Amino acid sequence: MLSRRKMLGRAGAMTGAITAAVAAASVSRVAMAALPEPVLQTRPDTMPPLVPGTGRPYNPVVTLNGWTLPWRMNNGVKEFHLVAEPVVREMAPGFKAHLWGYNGQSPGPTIEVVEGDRVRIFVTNKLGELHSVHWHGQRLPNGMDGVTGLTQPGIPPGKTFVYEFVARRPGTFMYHPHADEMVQMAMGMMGLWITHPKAKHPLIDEVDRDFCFLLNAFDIDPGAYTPKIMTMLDFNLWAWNSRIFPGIDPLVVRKNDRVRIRVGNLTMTNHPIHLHGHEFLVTGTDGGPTPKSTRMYEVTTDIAVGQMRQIDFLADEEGDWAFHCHKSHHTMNAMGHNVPTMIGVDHRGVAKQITRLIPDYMVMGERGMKDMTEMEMPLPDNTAAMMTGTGPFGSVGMGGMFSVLKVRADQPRGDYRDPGWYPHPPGTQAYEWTGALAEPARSPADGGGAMPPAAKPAREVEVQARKPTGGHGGH
Ligand SMILES: [Cu+2]
Repeated sequence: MLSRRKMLGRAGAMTGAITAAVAAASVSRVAMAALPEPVLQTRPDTMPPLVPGTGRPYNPVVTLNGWTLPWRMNNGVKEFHLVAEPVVREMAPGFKAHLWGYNGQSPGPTIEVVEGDRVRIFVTNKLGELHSVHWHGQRLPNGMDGVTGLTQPGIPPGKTFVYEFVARRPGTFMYHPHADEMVQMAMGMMGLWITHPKAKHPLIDEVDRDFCFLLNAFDIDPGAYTPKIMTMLDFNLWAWNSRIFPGIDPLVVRKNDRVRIRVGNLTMTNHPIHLHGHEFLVTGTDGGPTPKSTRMYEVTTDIAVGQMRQIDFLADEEGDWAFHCHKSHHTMNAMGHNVPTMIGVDHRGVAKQITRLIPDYMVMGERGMKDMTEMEMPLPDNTAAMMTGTGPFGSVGMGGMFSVLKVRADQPRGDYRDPGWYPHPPGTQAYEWTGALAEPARSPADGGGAMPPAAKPAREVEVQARKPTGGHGGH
């Protein structure tokens, strides 16, 4: 496989026709030109930003555990080639999923262009069913909007369609199928689209590092490889760019870098994305840059389904800062949800008796669920641990939508390599109290309350709080 840089270098000379059948009618308007050779990428690593070799210059984005699609210039038009196809995605080390995506990966590669660019995208369908690509958030001619049945016939298997329009607005956008959407998106088909401003923009600040990723979710049974596409809400894998912690790369920055993170949500529920140690401004949505009057400092921004948020902040606090979805069930990997809360239940004795009948029986959750991370539990092959990730002080007890913002004073400019764990300066870290402990003063047993009852109830009632069993639809 050619490296992307090499491809870009020889992009102008690229004339290779692809082997897939070409729909003559659909490409006839692209006078005599061969299609750009599709570039594939199957490694799950975060690729360095793709510095543009042609066209207007810009500061490229870094796609978390992903890459940017190279293009070629053809008479002033930026030409891209997307191939919709089944892919194998390593979601975390030791856990692979059979998904659908573009050009070898789910999500597909990020497309980066500049405001005012004329863009031509060839889409080859290597799926077994109709396909089309919708360019979420773009101003474009209606017939280029990619809605099967409404603005175009679906792209039949084996055929290639061409989309062409001018990227009119700068901003953070995405692309995804608009054909058998429920299935094709549940299988992982989606990608990011970034349109950089062509000149200094009053609402778009220049930044030093610019990260992007999509929120997606899958329902893959332990030991299985293929997502259950009929799942509506009860997904068991909450992912960033089809990766789950600890498979999500850290966001590495240099201290005092101005940082931008662009996040889009193509799951079936909202995700409050939370950054530790810094405040940020929401500077853009899929509607473009936000007016300054709407911006306020926050540490969590909720991203609803089908929305995108672009956040900007100054990374001026050194350390390893957690960055995650604030829904606690979304920072865990595959698990059964129909498990009663066992906190406070004493299993001793009972467990011994059950173990005689079921050797693999394991007591779960009598001190909470984190014990799960240290347990030697028999798992089927190709199963992600429920919550894992080992930090410098032990298990992080996390999975799913979790990563780390690493801010370092000595990180070289433009270097995205993982600097390792943050060495806390002496006296700046939580420590164990070893002195005497006084009994805390308790409030009166009756409690307070604005209107205390006149008489005590006849007998004490203790509420046993328990989550409802059955469906788990209310994520
Ligand atoms: Cu979430």
